[in-house]
Amino acid sequence: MTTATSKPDAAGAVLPAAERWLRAYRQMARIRLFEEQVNELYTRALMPGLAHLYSGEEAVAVGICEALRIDDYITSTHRGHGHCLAKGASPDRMFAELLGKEAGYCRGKGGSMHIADPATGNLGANAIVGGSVGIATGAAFASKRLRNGRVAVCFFGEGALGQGSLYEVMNLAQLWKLPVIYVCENNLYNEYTHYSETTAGTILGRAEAFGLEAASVDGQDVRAVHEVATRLVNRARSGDGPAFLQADTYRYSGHHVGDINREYYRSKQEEAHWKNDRDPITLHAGWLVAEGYAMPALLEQITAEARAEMEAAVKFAVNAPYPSVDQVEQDVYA
Ligand SMILES: Cc1ncc(C[n+]2csc(CCOP(=O)(O)OP(=O)(O)O)c2C)c(N)n1
Repeated sequence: MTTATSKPDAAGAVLPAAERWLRAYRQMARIRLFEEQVNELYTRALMPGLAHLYSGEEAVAVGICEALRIDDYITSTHRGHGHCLAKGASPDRMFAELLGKEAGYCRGKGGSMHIADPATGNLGANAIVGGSVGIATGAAFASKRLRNGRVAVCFFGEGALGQGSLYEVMNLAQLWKLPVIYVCENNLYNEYTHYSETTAGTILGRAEAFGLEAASVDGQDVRAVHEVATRLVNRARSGDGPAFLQADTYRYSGHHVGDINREYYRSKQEEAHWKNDRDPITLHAGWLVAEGYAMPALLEQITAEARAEMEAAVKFAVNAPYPSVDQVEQDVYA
């Protein structure tokens, strides 16, 4: 049986391998099924605005967040639903936020790209590409000053490599040995442009230039992501400073839910290859069965439970009330 790095739960106890890897499967299934519901809400015109789906990238958020404590921080992006769920957010309140309802994480005033959940250490999604790099680094600075042992993980897409602020914060993080991990989710495209047209040199070379511990990982392999994340989190927590992780992955859908015709920037064959041969949930399911951790029926049951959970969460959000008109200016700062 394959051995793998242990994950301490919130109380510091180590989960047995079967429980840990089935939990990873469940978390990835929950994200995939959440996103299916988001697409459905969009196509049925029940959701105002757009959303950016995380389907295909689930192993990155889950592999990393499973290596974190509940009080560790994350910052997220415009493609943030997977990060939120993997860190422990409630789908009820997330769907409510997407539909502009009072029960949402921002009382229905933020929508998909602004969900934050301080109770699970989630300092927020961010509509500005690269917009959260300073927030994550600041959180890590606070952790270091307060000596509370919290680590901050900063998720961003490879499009954020063009933001100068990333290089300012990596410089400071390395000088001050801050407990922050920069996670570059390289899904190959920034909107409709292949990253090779926007990124000179290598991705890791940019972090290595500042002396950061830098690693890359197959972002479709949840166990590989978890293993490297555990190593980087442990070294950050013990005072060895920041790290940079490049996770190679793929988004199945368009840049946003309305991006339906994609053939002018990527082929159907390419999409089919990632979906059929590189799907993180299918790959992990195959491993669970081969290793004797689960029979297929158990995985089907977990998927059915996740589907029921997401359907109930949508129902909750659809039936939830909007904020009252007198709250229109409350909590609005810009
Ligand atoms: C500063 C800034 N510039 C441009 C945009 C418009 N925009 C939104 S998403 C996006 C591409 C982001 O690509 P990437 O960072 O690789 O993330 P992905 O969408 O692939 O997850 C762009 C250019 C923005 N939101 N913020």
